[in-house]
Amino acid sequence: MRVLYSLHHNLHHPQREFEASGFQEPFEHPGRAEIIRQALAADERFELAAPDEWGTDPIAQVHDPGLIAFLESAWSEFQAVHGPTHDVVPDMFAMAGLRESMGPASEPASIDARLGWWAFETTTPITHGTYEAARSAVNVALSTWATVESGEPIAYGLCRPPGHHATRSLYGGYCFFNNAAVVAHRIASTTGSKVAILDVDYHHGNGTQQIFYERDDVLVVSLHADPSRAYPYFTGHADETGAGRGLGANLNLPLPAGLDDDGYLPMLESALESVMGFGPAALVVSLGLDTFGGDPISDLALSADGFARCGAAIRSVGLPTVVVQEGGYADEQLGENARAWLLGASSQPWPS
Ligand code: Q9C
Ligand code: ZN
Repeated sequence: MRVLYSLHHNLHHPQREFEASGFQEPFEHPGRAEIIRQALAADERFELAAPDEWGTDPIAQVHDPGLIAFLESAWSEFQAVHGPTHDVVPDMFAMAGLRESMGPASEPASIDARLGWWAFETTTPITHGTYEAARSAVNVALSTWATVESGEPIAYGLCRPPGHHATRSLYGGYCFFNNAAVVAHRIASTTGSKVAILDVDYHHGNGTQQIFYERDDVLVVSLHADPSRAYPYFTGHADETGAGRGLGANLNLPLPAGLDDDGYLPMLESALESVMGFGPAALVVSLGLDTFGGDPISDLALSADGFARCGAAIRSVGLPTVVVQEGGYADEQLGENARAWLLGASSQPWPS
């Protein structure tokens, strides 16, 4: 299987994240992608390749151009006012209630205010090279589709930073640009065919849901921890089914804590039935490995063997498939978990 990977992800390297009222070592760190790269590079069934440069146009088709412009200069602008700092994080958010009954606001001028205009939470610092890294992750996703478009049944984009929490106009949840959404829109708009996105990250893909919520050409199906107990809390409930033309083209399958391989697989099969019922020409998988039993920030209980079975289930539907990396924080097992999932998805034996 071809694996798209860019060294530039290393340029996004937060020092700490503010979560649960304290500072902690980032769970989302450069080592994650390096661990996965090493595990795949050591297996001759994977072939690593660098992405092409796609520019910002494909991003601007799913994101507010203001978000792209902001991320490009935010770190430097912050340095000019407050620097030197390693990480840049908002300290106030443009919550709707601030201006309730006063009409809409517009983007403010100061860097401090703009941070709170474009971000939705505090665990996603901007560092010196964040923009370049986020751009490289989009390039990886788009080049993964180029591989599939040229005839490969499936290919894997080792995207970092991840993407599925980024909405049209907000970054957060370790995500800046929504890699899966950019590539799904690119496939739909260039082929004129329907596309399905299957998001199997532990967390609800709120950004992906938001971007396609009113569209009927892109189905979004997400299996994730029930937001009544898990981040991102405000989206991901089963009654969110799309709106307008998109009504019926969004499916959330919230999961209980502790769900293991045997409990999870039937839910995945059910998700895949919905995917096939939609009649897509291609599938984009948002692959989070944070459903693993040993994940430090999650509470599901999948195993490496379960991941191989999940990959095989997805391959069995036979759609041209673009897999993009999202979360997964159990560093010790991350490489083996990725390898297991991808070997399952390429009908290859695992563990050997
Ligand atoms: N107390 C991805 O997996 N922290 N993002 C949540 C809740 C942020 C996860 C902490 C989790 C973001 C791509
Ligand atoms: Zn996640």
